[in-house]
Amino acid sequence: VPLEPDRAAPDVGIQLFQLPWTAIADECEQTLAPNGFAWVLTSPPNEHIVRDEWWASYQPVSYELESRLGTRDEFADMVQRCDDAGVQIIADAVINHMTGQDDPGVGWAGTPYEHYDYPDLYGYDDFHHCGLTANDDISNYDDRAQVQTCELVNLADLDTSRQNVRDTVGAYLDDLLSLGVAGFRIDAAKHMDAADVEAIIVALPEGTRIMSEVIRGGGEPVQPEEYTAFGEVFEFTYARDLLPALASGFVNEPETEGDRPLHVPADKALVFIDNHDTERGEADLTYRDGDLYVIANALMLADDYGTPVVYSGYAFSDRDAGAPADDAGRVTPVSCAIATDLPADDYEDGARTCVQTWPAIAGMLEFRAFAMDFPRLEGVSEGDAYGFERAGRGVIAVNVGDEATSIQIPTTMQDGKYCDVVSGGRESWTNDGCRDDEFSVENGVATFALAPFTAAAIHLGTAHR
Ligand code: AAO
Repeated sequence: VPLEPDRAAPDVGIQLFQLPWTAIADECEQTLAPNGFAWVLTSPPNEHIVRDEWWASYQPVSYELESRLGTRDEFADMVQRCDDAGVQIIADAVINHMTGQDDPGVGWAGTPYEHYDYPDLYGYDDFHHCGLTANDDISNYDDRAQVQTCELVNLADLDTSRQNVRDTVGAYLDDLLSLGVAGFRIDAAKHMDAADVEAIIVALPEGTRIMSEVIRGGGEPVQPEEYTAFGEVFEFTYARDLLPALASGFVNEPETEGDRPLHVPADKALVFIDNHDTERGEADLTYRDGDLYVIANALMLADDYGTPVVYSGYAFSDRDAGAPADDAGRVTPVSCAIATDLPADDYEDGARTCVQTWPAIAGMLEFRAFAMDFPRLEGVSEGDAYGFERAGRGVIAVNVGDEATSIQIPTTMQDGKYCDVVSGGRESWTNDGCRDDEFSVENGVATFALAPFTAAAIHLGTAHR
């Protein structure tokens, strides 16, 4: 039996958009831990307005952990079960604002509210009333004062410079930490002064992981770099650059790690192909793009820049449509454990995409575990094919054209045959047969014969005789 080479600790996260807590707990045990994911980004756990659209989650009414996605007990149980499986929970923290409803109402858990009045939490003076635009909404992202003191789509904008607001937000985050979450996505961080966010963060226990959402906007005054002093940021440039690179045969692809223009430093960057906003907006590639989406994810997982976040949501044709729910509005807990034959060519609206179970994704997580601590070497481009080596550990190759092609990539991996992890990898550690494709390294050159629109990757753990 060959010795299994060293693997790095997993670092890849997955956003399980609008998935209920009980279902996330099942995923941790059945698909995420086995496939090598390190953490899950959940949707917001706070009490929200009563509406069917997915974005109800982003309109807090109180900080009770009661929502369409589950109860406080279910949330706590999820954190525990995921933790036991070795998967950490990152909660989406909506702390820039409360709901944007103009009329009074009652939240999901029965809490009454009025615009700018949330009993026991906040009153009128705790909100910005910017007076800079006709309706106090942000209209110009080129104006820092508007971005940070006016309202994002009418959402009541908390004045996070106030100590009582910081303390109230901090108590909410502390409550989540007491249940065992590892950290937070800071929703709409761009709309809070970085100093305000930092003041809230420094009061939390050391080691709390912070992931700020600051969408990079060309020429805007508020840039992601302002938020890197106290945590990571989602780097939107990464996905924006990838499709043009695929389309151009990678002529502009950066070859190795180092400073990339309009990218935060690698150790601060969270990279992704799409998220719940961009799949409804700017993303070039989503679950609908099948093979090209797989290729983009494979390249991201093989790359040496940033920490990848895989995205798994549900199919939709209406941008506002919430995930399927029962009559009471509770989102249906769907398991991906039995998903087969994915990605599908076509999804019914509401069907979970189950990206965490796609064999190509699982295979690339394995590649990453073997290769991530080793440098990315200069890429090779041949027509529609492109590839690169992670020094001595693995080689990835992709074909983004509609004709079969072949590419040769120099490598220091030992001569021999290797199973392709994108199409299924090796049978097991004790049986070195390949489930599907295999490729050879001969005289220091890996040769990949690739069907149209495919990715392939070999690493030293997939050697076979
Ligand atoms: C809903 C209704 C509204 C209603 C409101 C209140 O849709 O009509 O007024 O309720 O009742 C989500 C939904 C919203 C929903 C909201 C509350 O998306 O539709 O509103 O919940 O229920 C900006 C922010 C960014 C934000 C993004 C959506 O900076 O933080 O807008 N994302 C987060 C969440 C998101 C959530 C919220 C925040 C609110 O991820 O799901 O909203 O909690 C530019 C700017 C960006 C700006 C975008 C969009 O981006 O740079 O900062 O994001 O525009 O306005 C190019 C450019 C780039 C540009 C991008 C746009 O690539 O380079 O600059 O395109 O795609």
